[in-house]
Amino acid sequence: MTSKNPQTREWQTLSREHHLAPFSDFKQLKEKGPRIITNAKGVYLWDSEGNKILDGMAGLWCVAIGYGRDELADAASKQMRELPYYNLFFQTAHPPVLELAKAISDIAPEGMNHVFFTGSGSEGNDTMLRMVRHYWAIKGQPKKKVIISRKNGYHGSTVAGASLGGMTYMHEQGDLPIPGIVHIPQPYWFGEGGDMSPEEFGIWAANQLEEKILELGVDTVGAFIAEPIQGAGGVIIPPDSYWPRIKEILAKYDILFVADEVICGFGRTGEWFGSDFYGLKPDMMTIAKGLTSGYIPMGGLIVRDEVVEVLNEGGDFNHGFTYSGHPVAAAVALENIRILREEKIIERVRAETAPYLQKRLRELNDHPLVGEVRGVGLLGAIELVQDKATRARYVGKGVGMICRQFCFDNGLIMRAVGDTMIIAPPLVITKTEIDELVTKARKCLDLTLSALQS
Ligand code: PXG
Repeated sequence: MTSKNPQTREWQTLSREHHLAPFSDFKQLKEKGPRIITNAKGVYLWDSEGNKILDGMAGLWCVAIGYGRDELADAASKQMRELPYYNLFFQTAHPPVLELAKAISDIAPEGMNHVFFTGSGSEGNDTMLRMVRHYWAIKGQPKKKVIISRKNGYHGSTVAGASLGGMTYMHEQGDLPIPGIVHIPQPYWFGEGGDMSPEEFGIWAANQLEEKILELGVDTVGAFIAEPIQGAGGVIIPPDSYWPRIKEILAKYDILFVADEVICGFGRTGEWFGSDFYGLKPDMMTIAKGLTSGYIPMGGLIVRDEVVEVLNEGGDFNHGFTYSGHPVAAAVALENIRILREEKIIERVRAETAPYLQKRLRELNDHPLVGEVRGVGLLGAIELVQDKATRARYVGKGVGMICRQFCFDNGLIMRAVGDTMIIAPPLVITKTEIDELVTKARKCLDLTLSALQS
């Protein structure tokens, strides 16, 4: 790539010589050099070559209120001057963390009024695992240790997070999962539904939970964790029959239900939480990303009152992080939630931009490469196939990666998960920007098709 800006090369040299990037092939990245993103505003990014890019992924599913909001920078700066750090370990607290816990309780589902803060979503899920086991031990049922999760779910990259997740390529590195975590099939009809109708498949996939509980014995199962909609797995929206059947199963057996809201939380579906969207009643909800719109790292675990009542009887919970409830992160999160509420951003997603995005995206169904378009709120997925009728994929072509590269080159960030293209733009995206996104997506699908035919 020829470079207009000599600094691009300098930064790429720094990358090659000093940086190990997450989820990357180190050697390949050294050869190619990363694209350098230098600044951002609203839904747009700029790279060091001056290219303007529409960010169809809100960073990494997180920049809910869009880039460049001075209010968050001001909140951080004010808090840094007043109290940049103090811990919450030794029976101390500070105003921002307490006010944030209250603000989250106000928007969380009824009966979920306590929050344990962490530095990330992964740490939130590590906290969950330890809290679930501690909870059952206090109740005199220490054998209820197993957490049931789902194949191709994503719950983070720490040892517990990656174990809870169902990504086999992550398990392969580092001898995961750790004991006590088992996975059931995911409700991915397009990829795995075979000849079943979506509704039949949804029931089948949900029934796998009951079968697993019975196989393991309910006295050994502590919790079931799931994303309301799988994000990193490919924006997998369960058939309508799935969650109602899961709710019936959860009501039958004495296990905890954990909704991982790291992607669905804070408005992505047009409701505050994915659990609100599907009418779920979780005992715990993992949060991160949209909590601070990604402006600063923060995660947490929201816990139902009945669970807290049990934990209250258990003495010390021997768990926490230096940065649990960091005051600067808490101040930024508070300001982010204030903006989401006062500017009625989620209401606008629900009433206006989500229906518009979903309608416009579905227009891509007529494209020869597209096997399915699905979406909810401001989440969308486009399945790339060779044969629309049989849902057969192109084999060995890496179609998703080809399409992703065309997107990058044409000023659009759209992610590829295998041959599934996914989008999750900032919640503040306008209808005009949605038009631009869909126009660019169609152009990149055309370019991908031409590349496959040449
Ligand atoms: N749960 C869910 C549902 C997530 O999506 C995490 C937990 C972990 O959060 P932290 O803050 O520890 O990263 C996530 C994170 C991708 C991708 O490729 C997605 C995530 C992270 C990195 C990459 O889509 N989600």
